[in-house]
Order: sequence, then C-alpha cells, then structure tokens
Amino acid sequence: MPLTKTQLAHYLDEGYVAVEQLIPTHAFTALIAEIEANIDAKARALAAEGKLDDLCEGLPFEKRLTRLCAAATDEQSRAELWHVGHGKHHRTAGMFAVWTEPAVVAVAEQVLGLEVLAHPQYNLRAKLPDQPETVVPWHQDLGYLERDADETFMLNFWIPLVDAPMATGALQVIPGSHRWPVLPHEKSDGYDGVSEENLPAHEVVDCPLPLGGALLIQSRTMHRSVHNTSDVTRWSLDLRYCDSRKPTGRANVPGFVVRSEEQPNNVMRDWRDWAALFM
Ligand SMILES: O=C(O)CCC(=O)C(=O)O
Repeated sequence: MPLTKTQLAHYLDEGYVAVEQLIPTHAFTALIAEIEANIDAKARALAAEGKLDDLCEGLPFEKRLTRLCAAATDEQSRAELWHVGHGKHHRTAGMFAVWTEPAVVAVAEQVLGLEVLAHPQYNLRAKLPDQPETVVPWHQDLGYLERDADETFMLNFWIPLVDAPMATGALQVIPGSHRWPVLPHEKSDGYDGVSEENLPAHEVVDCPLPLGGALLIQSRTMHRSVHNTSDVTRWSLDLRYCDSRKPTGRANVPGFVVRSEEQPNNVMRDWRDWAALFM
C-alpha cells in the first residue's frame, strides 16, 4: 500500500518521511545476490594474485565486504573490492527490479502522478566501517543537478539494503529545509556540500531504518549521512523519481519511464533495454 495520509502529509509538510515498513524484502533478493556474486568473483581474482589473505566465505551480506577489505594486502585491492559494490555502474536485472518494485512505484505515482520517470541520478552505496570518504556532508540533491530542474518535483528514496541504525552511518535530515532555496554547494572531499555555518537555523532529525524501510525526501531537503561506527557495511540505494515530462537536471544521462498513462508503450519493461541506453 502506498503512504498513509499522515505519512504523505508529513512528507509534503516537513520535506521528509521515514517509513519503517514500505518495501517487501524479496524486492532486494536479486540485487543482493548480484552484488554478492560480483564481490565473490573479485575476491577470488585478488586471492589468485596473492593480494587477499582470506576469502571470508560464509559471512552475511553486511559483513563480508567489511572483512574482505580488512583482509586485502594493499590499499589498491581494498579500493577495487569496495568499488565492485559502490557507485553508479550497477545496471542489472536486480537493480531494475528495485526501481520497478510495485510498492515503490505506487508511492511514486501517489506523489508524482501518472507520468513517472526513474531519474538518471542514483547510487548504490557500500559504506564501510570507519570510512571517511562515505560520510556525505549536508546537501540538497538539487545542488548536484542543473538549474533547469529547480521546478521539477522530485521524490528521493533512500533505501537501506541491511538494517541501518544510526551507528551504521544512516541519514539525518533538516525538517522544513525543502522550503529553502538551493544554497551554494562547495566541493569538498569529492562531494558538493554546504558547511554547517552556512546553514540557516535548523534542527536535525536522525533517520535510522530497518531493512524494508525507506526515507523519502524532496530535492531541496537538506540531508547528510553520519560516520559508520559499527562493524558492518551499510549497504543502501538512493533512487529518485520525477514527472517524465519535466527536466531532470541531467540532460545528458537517460532515465527511463516506469509508469505512463499517456504513453504506456514508453514504459520500460526489460532491464536490458535500460542497460543498452548506456552502450
Ligand atoms: O547514503 C548516503 O550516505 C548519502 C545519501 C545521500 O546523500 C542521498 O541519497 O542523496
């Protein structure tokens, strides 16, 4: 079922809503299996080259990458392992299954209407314990997009693929910041961010979530993620949706239509057609 009236009102009034049970966990099965297979293949390749002391077999999803990175004999191998799971390159059947998961699309339709685009900006994130480069500073998603998207309403889902209490480096939001203009974002440590002293007066809300939950924010909602002080990898996705007739702020990167009343034939049905857009 999509959002309750109360959840929807909270999302629209406060600029965010954290929903603890939104997505059936079977929606992630294929994606997690793909990631695990890719990590296993990389681990075996590194071990064959003598760059990994332990395959860490049999560990659960949230633990294996953590241990493999610790077992890598050099920084380059550790980075290669991490990059297997972290980034924007994962265009697969499993990822497409999450993008098109009925529980997710139903919320997108409830918020955006009947013409829904899977926005080109998305990430799969593997946030390792004690890994400063995955601590994301305060930002508005619009800070990463071209200004033509300023008037495009966007729905951002932050979706943990494991249980994500705050200690794993979950997200914080600033309630009401969706009414702020797009503040100047500055490059720092690979991110576009806004420093604390440049923020208007604000309160901060922690958004821990269990697996199956999702945090929904808007494109001006100020948010950040905190340090992962746990011993597990915080796996997550951030996906955005918008009206397919509006500018995305990423004119050169294609999204794909997940719902259309006006042009149902434009709805993408097969992940391979999505992947082919990038070849
Ligand atoms: O997952 C994170 O650590 C940050 C996510 C984020 O900033 C986003 O979804 O825009």
